[in-house]
Amino acid sequence: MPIKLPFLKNKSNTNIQNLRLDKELLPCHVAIIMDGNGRWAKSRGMPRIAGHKEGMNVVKRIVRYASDLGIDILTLYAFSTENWKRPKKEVDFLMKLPMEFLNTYLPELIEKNVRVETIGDFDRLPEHTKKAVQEAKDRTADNTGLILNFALNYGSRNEMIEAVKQVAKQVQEGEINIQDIDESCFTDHLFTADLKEPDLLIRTSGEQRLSNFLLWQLAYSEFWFTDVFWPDFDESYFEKALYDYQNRKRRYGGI
Ligand code: V0D
Repeated sequence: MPIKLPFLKNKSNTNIQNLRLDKELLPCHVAIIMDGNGRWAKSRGMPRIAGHKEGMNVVKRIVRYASDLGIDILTLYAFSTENWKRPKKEVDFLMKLPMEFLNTYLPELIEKNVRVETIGDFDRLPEHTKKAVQEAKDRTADNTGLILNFALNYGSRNEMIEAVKQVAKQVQEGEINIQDIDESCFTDHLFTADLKEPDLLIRTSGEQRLSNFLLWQLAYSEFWFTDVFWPDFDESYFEKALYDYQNRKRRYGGI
C-alpha cells in the first residue's frame, strides 16, 4: 500500500509523495550524519553558526516527516566527541541549539507522540544543555511513537571501550565467564542497547565516511550519500533515500 501524505511540502513548496513508498518496506531505524552546515553558510558568505541554525530547522522538517511516515527510530548525529576541538564560540552556540529547538518544538513532539532519547556521554555536556534535553526526555518518556534519538557528545570507539570495560568488570566480579562473551552481551552494553540497528544511514554533503558514528551498529546497514549540504536537505531527498532503500536487496552476508 503506497503511503499518502497529501499535505506535506518540501522546501520548494511543492508537494512531495511523488515517489511511491511501500509502507511494508520502510526502514525501522534511520540514522543521519547531518554534514555540511558550515560549508553551506560559507558558500553564502555567512558565519558557520548560521548554517547550524538553518540545519536545526531542517531537523524539525525531517522529524515531522519521519514521524508522519511511521518510521520507528531516527538517530541524528548532532555533536561528536571530536567536535569539542572547534572554536569555543562555535561550540557554545551549538550547545544552545537543543534549548532553542525544544523551546519552539517540544509541544509538537509531545503532540506527535515522539519520544526524545540520547546516546553519548551526556554527563559531560554543559549544565544548561543537559537540563533542556533531560526535560524533553522526561516529558516524552512514555510516548510510543517515533523515537527521536540525538547523538550528543557521541563517539563510537569510546562507546565500545566503555562496553568492554563493563563486560570485563562482570568477568572480574564472577558474574559471567569469558566463554559467555558474545555479540549480544557486547551489544547490551552499548548506548543503543534498547534500539534495533539502523537499516539505513544517510550522510549529506558529499563525504563518504563514518566519522566514528555507530561503527558496530552499522555493520549491515544500507548507506545513502548525497552531495547536498544538510541545510538544503528536505523531505524530497529523504523520500528519495527511502525509495532507493526500498529498491535495494539486503543480504546480511548470505546469498
Ligand atoms: C547543529 C545540524 C537539534 C547539525 C542540526 C548540541 C549541527 C543542527 C539539536 C537537538 C544541532 C539536540 C538535542 C535535543 C533537541 C535538539 C541539536 C546540536 C546541534 C548539538 F534534545 N539540532 N542540533 N544539537 N545542529
